[in-house]
Amino acid sequence: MAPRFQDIIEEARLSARALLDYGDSLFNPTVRLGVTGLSRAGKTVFITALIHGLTRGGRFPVFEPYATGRIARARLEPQPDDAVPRFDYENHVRTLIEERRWPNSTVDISELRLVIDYQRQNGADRTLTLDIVDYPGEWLLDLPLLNKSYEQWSAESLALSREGPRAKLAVPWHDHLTTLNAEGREDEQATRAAAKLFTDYLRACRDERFAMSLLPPGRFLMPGNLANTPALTFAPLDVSADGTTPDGSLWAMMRRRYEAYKDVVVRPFFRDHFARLDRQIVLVDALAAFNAGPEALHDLEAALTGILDCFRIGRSTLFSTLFRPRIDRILFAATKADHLHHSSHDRLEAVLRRAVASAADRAEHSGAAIDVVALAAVRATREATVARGRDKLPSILGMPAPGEIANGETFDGNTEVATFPGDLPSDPEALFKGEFRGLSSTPSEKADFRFLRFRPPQLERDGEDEPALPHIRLDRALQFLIGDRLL
Ligand SMILES: Nc1nc2c(ncn2[C@@H]2O[C@H](COP(=O)(O)OP(=O)(O)O)[C@@H](O)[C@H]2O)c(=O)[nH]1
Ligand SMILES: [Mg+2]
Repeated sequence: MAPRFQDIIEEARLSARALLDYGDSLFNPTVRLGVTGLSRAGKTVFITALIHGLTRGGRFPVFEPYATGRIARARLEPQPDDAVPRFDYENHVRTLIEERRWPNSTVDISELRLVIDYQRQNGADRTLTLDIVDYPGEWLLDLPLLNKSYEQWSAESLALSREGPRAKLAVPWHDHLTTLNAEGREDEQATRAAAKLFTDYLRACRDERFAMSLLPPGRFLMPGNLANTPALTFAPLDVSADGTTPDGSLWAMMRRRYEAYKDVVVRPFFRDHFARLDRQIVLVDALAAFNAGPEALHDLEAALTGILDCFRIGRSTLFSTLFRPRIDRILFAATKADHLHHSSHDRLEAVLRRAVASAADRAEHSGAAIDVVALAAVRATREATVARGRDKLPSILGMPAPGEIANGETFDGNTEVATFPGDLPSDPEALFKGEFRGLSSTPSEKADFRFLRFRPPQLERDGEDEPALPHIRLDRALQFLIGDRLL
């Protein structure tokens, strides 16, 4: 297929930007680190903990340049991109440490620049600039749309909506769909109704009971300032890929808007943000998927495959060799590992590794190194062994957030409880096959601590120093993401 004019322009813009970035980084070595993950995966907490740790003396024994004392200092500096909101670090730290609350959720892109003064292994003094870009994983899952026609996307969305738990949630939308005549006259009201029912269906799939991950177009669930625009008012139709689209038809209108979504939302994201990243961490709330059951896990697997395909798409099919996205390391991280006893952390990693395995194979061929880690950016729990009769149970101690309910008890936010999260199975397949359901079984009661949210930890202040935030394997993530740039 000949490249579209639009794509040629796009490519020219991309290479201009790439050259500019390249010029910058010659004088001033810079790593642009993308931090992404679906809503509530833990992006804000991760970035806040990372910056706090690097600027305020965190404990990072596995982050080599830091542990060996070669990092002299890390400080915040004004960010380079004038049109991107600044990551609200100071506020998030205050909320986390002083109020012991989790930061409010954010749905937009944001950015922060960290400058690291360090000593090379050969003794020379150097500076590395780390630009951290926080963006919704939902945007990333839109990238595959660039390679799909409206008809292809419609067919895929419909097929998916007939599977597993999705089918029931899709009934109202499917019912409406049967009233539509794709080849009939375009109809704004019918289109709005279809878009609304389709969006309701996506929202229902996202609910924590189902915890589905693969729900494009991403902006349908987080419209921001595009709410109610035509670019966000369309829905799949039951049309064949090779049929003709009569002028002035409902079908033509939907297709036009789908293309507008790509032009207004997806291409600018690709060009201005995604294509400029050097490194990427993808945060995954795998525990939420386990708790919702094997369908959610399969859906997560499909989403991760979709995400990894984006890194490949960037490299080969979408644009030619003139411009290549430069991401050369991708880390998948299962967050909130502090909800599990440490004996299960390796198992959590194994499940994630299994979920990205087939896709990772392909991405590795495209030249990016891939790793997997289970981490807690901020560790909100401690471990203890609690005696139950004759048994000694490995348990987790934490302070449920005010208003959390378990066993009919509503917590006030100042009471510590012991929970028994249970072990993950040693064979990840058990989770995918659905032989294992739900994590938190208390052996003696029917308690359900699955969705308990713990308050951030109480920090012991010693002297003047601001205390370090406890974490799990955050240093391992850092070592993989930037360790090699600090040698
Ligand atoms: N216990 C624990 N909870 C976390 C951690 N990271 C995130 N969370 C929880 O997950 C929620 C969403 O995290 P956030 O960083 O706002 O997600 P984002 O939407 O991806 O930016 C927080 O409000 C916390 O309840 C962690 O390291 N430990
Ligand atoms: Mg956030």
